[in-house]
Amino acid sequence: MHVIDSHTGGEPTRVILSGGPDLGEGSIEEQAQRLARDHRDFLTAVLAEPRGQPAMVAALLVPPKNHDSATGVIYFDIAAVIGMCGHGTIGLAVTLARLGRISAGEHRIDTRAGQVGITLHDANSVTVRNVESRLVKQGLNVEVPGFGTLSGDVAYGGNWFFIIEPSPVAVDSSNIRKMTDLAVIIRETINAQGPVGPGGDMIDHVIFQQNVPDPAVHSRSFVLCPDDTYDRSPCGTGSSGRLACLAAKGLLEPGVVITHESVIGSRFDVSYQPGVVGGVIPTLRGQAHVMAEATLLFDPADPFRHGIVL
Ligand code: PYC
Repeated sequence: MHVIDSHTGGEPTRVILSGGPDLGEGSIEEQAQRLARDHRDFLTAVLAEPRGQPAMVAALLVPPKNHDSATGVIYFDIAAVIGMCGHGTIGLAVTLARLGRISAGEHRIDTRAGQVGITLHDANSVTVRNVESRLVKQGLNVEVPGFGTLSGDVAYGGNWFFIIEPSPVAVDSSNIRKMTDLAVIIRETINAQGPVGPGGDMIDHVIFQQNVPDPAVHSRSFVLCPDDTYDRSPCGTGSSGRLACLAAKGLLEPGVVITHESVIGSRFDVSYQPGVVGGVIPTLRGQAHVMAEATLLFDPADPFRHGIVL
């Protein structure tokens, strides 16, 4: 299996160029469902230790569905096949550029959540125009032992987010363990109450957000991903959900660029334009760096060829 690894603001992406499972015909959504249902071993083999690493997201290339798209892609982490991935799309763009498959300029990519736009500025800088994002429910309460009632917003940004602002715990790298444990409890508590989206969608990411003293930064966030790791980048789909909330509450005008910071200090410059069905079209600019080109080997005699799954 031929892969190229990059990181976007510290968050790793493993682009799978060849050697993935046969997902059959149909839409990317249908192929993504087959991947999730029938190929659990593949997800863990690629991303779990010892071959993968915590927080890594895979980008499995599939044929594009739109004639004007450079490629199709299905994103997954070790726990879930997800709808879209902003940091992953930035990583994918620099990877395709390294391979000579795209050059500087505008391109499109087909994802499970829909077609997204990218602008490759140079070997490392990429702007993503995400799918239309929206605030779905404002002020949903959740009871958390030790914290009482916490209130947050449900937002869609290509994935499903529960966003709490201000954060109940200071968004600081010294609190990553504490925020991870709390965010897992919040996600499980909300999902136990039933779906948040029209398609039976459950919350797959939780965001704690807070303002910071640095005037160059609008806000810093901690983002819990489906695999219970935190996003090292400011999370492209999470930033999209946050933009949708700011727009819906009248707190940010279209076209105004703000900077979102991750819990490790990496940054995306983000803005939005009004969407066509009442949401926003987010624009996310960030940087990715290629780290490795590799051939993954799966020795039948290796007891951990499908990864360490406990
Ligand atoms: O950047 O959208 C994102 C993302 C999703 C999961 C990890 N990163």
